[in-house]
Amino acid sequence: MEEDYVKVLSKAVERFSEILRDIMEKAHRILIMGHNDADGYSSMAIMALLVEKIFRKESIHWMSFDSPAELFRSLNNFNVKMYDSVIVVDFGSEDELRALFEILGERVFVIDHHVSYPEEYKEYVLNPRMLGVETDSFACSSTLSYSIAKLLGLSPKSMYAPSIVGAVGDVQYDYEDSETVVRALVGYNRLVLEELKSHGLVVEEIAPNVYGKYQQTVREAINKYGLCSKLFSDIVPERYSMKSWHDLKVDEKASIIMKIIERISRMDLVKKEVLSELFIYDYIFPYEKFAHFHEAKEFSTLINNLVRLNLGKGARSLALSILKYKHLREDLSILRQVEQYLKEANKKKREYYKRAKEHATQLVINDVKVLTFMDTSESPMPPSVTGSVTNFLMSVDRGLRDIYVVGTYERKRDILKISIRISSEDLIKGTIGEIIKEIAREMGGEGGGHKFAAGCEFTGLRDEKNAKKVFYDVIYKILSI
Ligand SMILES: [Mn+2]
Repeated sequence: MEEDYVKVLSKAVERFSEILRDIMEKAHRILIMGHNDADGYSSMAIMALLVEKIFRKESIHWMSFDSPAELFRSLNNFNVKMYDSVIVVDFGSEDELRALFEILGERVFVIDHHVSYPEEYKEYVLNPRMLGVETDSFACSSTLSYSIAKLLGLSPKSMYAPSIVGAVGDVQYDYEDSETVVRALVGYNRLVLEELKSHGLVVEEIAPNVYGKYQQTVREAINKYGLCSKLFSDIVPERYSMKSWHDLKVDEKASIIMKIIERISRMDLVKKEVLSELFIYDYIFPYEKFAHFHEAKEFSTLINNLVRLNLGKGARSLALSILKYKHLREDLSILRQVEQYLKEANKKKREYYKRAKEHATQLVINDVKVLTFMDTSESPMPPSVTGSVTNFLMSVDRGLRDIYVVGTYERKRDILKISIRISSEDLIKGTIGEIIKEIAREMGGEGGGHKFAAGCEFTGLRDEKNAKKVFYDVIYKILSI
């Protein structure tokens, strides 16, 4: 089944690369627009490289957005007609894209994998959803962009990093600061990964979850992670305890994996679900010199930090540049800039965490304990970090309460963002992601998520008072279902 989808999608990619070629041959001034996250920036980087190197266009501009509503507002504030063509990446929203098509006609090209797009312009929208693929992580915008660019003549060597960084970013989406493992790339993402592996541009490393991250030692993992590390860490011989998985020799690695498998088979636990929790997948770029860029998960967390924490246009251009140009990733002065921004990002995050921890309050509704924090301060946390702040509250609380909800309202852009985490599946009927999707839609917003994590967003609320009301309404609705 999955193989069929990969085939159908590969065919579609071929057709779409011809459409993009036609559009590009006629255009001079090009605008590239993308989502404010690792997949969006990676896809923008690949498209910008394609337009520069293959189509030799000189006038390229770019902009990125957090939400569809923001894109919509921008369309009213600048003259998009200045451009001959617009390439939109990693942005799914029917109404906003329709508005764009209505202005520019058939000079818009969309590469995306989100839920909605304007049906009547589907000839210009490459989206696996149109072919019946229902999961976001089957084909990310960055791997689709990679294939399009490759068919039009861009070399894999010049775009291996963004292709994988984008896909990994989406797989760890919403979990960016959590210690949740990155699961394996699957589906169409896997096809691109295997291709890059065969060129030696990416190496896939499978490490036991005992390590948490392949570059840290077991001892560090035990302090930071807990369960998995504590259960299995005795398997790692004492003499390796100051070494990371990365530092071990092949036979040392093999013997540790063997022992883990042995133990879980003795415990009668050899199931697919268990195995997928016990191992982490890392994607390594052997040609990258510096640590920040050597491993895909680290690289994509870095990009998310640069583009999603309101660090300004400088941080965002830096993110795009290091995804585009390999030589910049070897430049010491660029590395110093990256580290400076990272310091700033971490400082900001610590402030947000502290604020949430100090002001969180408990509600009890129908015997369910809910820990809530709604940020209505002078400079509220950006909508993009509520997920990690919620994870943080849950971890300092050791998951003792039932539900964790964090909201923030940004007056300037009139955005209310809410993130929800639940500690046990049995608390509510159904999947929290599905429930939030319904509740948000009913209340005029957008939402979605997974089994234990979900989020939603509202605009047009006009003031804090109203935003606060919607925040509590969402919580009451979750618990009255
Ligand atoms: Mn994406």
